[in-house]
Amino acid sequence: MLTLKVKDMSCGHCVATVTKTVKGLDPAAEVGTDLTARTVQVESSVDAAAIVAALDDAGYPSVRI
Ligand SMILES: [Cu+2]
Repeated sequence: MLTLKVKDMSCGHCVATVTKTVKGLDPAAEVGTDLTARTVQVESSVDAAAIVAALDDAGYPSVRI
């Protein structure tokens, strides 16, 4: 389980974009988001660094927590 803090995830649209970005890398990924805490939990076989890089490209820099 990968947990990321995504500080710019501020509304439902952001949640949708972040979820879509992760699922674009791995359609089988399980993505859980907490908008209040601005965290994203990802269960995926894809490398964490690739997920972080894809979120960067989508405009949502993140850090592992
Ligand atoms: Cu937003």
